[in-house]
Amino acid sequence: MGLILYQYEFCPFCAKVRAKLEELNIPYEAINVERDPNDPLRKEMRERSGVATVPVIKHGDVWLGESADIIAYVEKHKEELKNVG
Ligand SMILES: N[C@@H](CCC(=O)N[C@@H](CS)C(=O)NCC(=O)O)C(=O)O
Repeated sequence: MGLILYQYEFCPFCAKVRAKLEELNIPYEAINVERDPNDPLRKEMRERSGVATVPVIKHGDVWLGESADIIAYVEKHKEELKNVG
């Protein structure tokens, strides 16, 4: 079960999350989302994660926003996140 990172390439909070994932050697798929808050994927992210900003991660049924919370989550689950087939 892989990690998906919803982001903007030039968002500094997203860059912080990418740097942490790379430091921990966690594979992930980065999806560059639309800037439009009415975009269907942006709406789904907002509803599932409870935050309106990027970055947001999806890991199975877990949706999480806020870069500090995401970093805490990947630190905590790093072994599981590294071992995706
Ligand atoms: N406190 C948030 C801040 C994230 C944030 O402000 N992200 C900006 C992009 S850098 C954003 O999504 N702004 C709203 C938007 O572009 O729709 C975090 O650390 O994740």
